[in-house]
This record gives sequence, structure tokens and C-alpha cells, in this order.
Amino acid sequence: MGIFSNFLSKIKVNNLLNKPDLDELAKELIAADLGADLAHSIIDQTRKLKSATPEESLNSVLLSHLSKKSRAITTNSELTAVMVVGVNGTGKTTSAAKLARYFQNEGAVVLAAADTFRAAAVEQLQTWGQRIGVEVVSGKENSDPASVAFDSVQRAKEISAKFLFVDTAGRLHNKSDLMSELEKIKRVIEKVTPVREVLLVIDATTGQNGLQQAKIFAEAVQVTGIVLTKLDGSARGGIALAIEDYLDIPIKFIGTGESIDALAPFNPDEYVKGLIS
Ligand SMILES: Nc1nc2c(ncn2[C@@H]2O[C@H](COP(=O)(O)OP(=O)(O)OP(=O)(O)O)[C@@H](O)[C@H]2O)c(=O)[nH]1
Ligand SMILES: [Mg+2]
Repeated sequence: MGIFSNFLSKIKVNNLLNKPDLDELAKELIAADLGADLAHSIIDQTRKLKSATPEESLNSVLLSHLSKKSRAITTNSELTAVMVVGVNGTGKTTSAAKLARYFQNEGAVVLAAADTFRAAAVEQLQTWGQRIGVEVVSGKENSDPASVAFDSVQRAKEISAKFLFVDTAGRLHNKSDLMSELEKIKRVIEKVTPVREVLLVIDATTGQNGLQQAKIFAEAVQVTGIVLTKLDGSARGGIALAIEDYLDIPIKFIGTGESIDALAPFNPDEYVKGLIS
């Protein structure tokens, strides 16, 4: 990241923000996927804030646009059920497996292959499950995803699992089919236990498009948090700030690679430092 490093090295010399500096900062913010409106309000606020240095002002303004909501996974004392949702290719299946790995040391975990739309999706999750020693509940190809979800929550109860992560489809015939399928999966799990988290997976490399996806999913299902993936690539990561600012949905985890351990809790201070240092 470090998208503002050029800009900051320049202003450090004279330690004040003039009009050309601010124009350049606006350009950098927009290029970092923040969107024009947010970029301009950050500029306005940074200009007005009288911190010791422009860098400090920018740091606190950027932080103030992040969500104040908890970034921890809400757990139940017994089983915690988590749905993993998002458009196709964002990293849902990989993130579900990474989450299973992450929480594995807290107790037994079950993975549910509720993306029955694509045969390969089930295999993909089973492969991860075998590698990390986590049971994967699946159904036949094209079986009802809600019935897979139901079987998985039953199984999780049976083995007194602490966590259930439910992988879901990213694409169906149309958007409303997908959203009603997600609602149905949630309803069915909740016959047994409340769904504590609906985590929306967003690919950081899709930029402003990620914000559109977040808006659509947040309207249809109650998204409780975001997993922002592919931050190891060329993504400038500003989309995190845009999503939190517009929707106030906290980013809970970030994906930083294709390996099973490439998942970390989102840290706001580090994120903002990464953006500007
Ligand atoms: N570099 C990088 N690649 C990732 C990350 N997370 C996922 N991927 C890769 O992105 C690709 C898609 O990941 P999947 O987990 O299959 O995505 P999905 O959302 O389940 O896709 P569908 O099931 O088709 O909807 C795979 O090649 C993953 O290895 C990440 O944090 N960094
Ligand atoms: Mg998948």
C-alpha cells in the first residue's frame, strides 16, 4: 500500500498543505478506490484539522471514517454458526476454510459445502477440510443448499462443535434467486441455532465495485461483517474505508494470500498507517 508516500514526502518538506498538495491528495485518494465524495470530504476535514503535522491530521481523519463497531466474531457459548456470502470468485470458499483453520484451536469446527450450484466448489472445500482435519458436510450435486446447511448444523451439534462455517454460492440464475437462497439457508440453520455472523467476502482488487456488492448484499441479508480478500495483490485497499464509511459494516478479517494461514483480524491503526506511511 503506502499510496500517499509520494505526497507525504513532499509535504513533509514545508509541513503545510497548499491547494496543489490537496489536489494531489484528492487524486491519490480517488485512485485508491475511496470514491470522489469520500475523498473530498477527507480533504476538507484534513485541511481544517490543526494537528502538529499534515500526516497526523490525515491519520486521524482516515481513522474517524472507519466503523466503531466490534470487529470480533460474535460467539455463542455452545455452537457459533457463521455464513460466508459474496459474489463469485471473491474468495468465499478459501475464506471459509481459513476461518475454520483460524478457530480450530478453540474447539471442533464443521464446514458446510452449501454451494451446491458448482460441483467443483464441494471438492474444493473437501480438499481444504482434509488438509486441516476439519469435517466437511456436503450433499449431492444440485441438492438443496438449505438441506446441506441443516445437515451441517445437526452434525455440528452432534459432535459438540464450537464453530460452523457455511460456504455459499456466489452466483445463481439471478440476484433474487441468490438472495432468497441465502435467506432460506439462514432460516433453516436458525431452526437449530442462531446465525451469529453473516460475513460478506469482498475482493479488494475489484475496487469501487466492491462497494456496490456490499450495498446489494447488505440490503438483502443482514451482513454483520466483511472479509476483505486479496490485499496481498495490487489492491490499494481504500475500498475498506469506503465500505465502512458508507455502510458502517466492520471489516473483521483480511485475506493476504492463497494459503490457509493467510487470514488476519483487521487492525484499523495498522491499516491507516499502511495507507499513509
Ligand atoms: N492472492 C489471494 N488470493 C486469494 C485470496 N483469497 C482467495 N484467493 C484466491 O481467489 C480465487 C477464488 O477463491 P474462492 O475461494 O474459490 O472464491 P469463491 O468466492 O468461493 O468463488 P465461487 O465459489 O466461484 O463463487 C482462488 O484462486 C483463491 O486461491 C487472498 O486473500 N489472496
Ligand atoms: Mg466457492
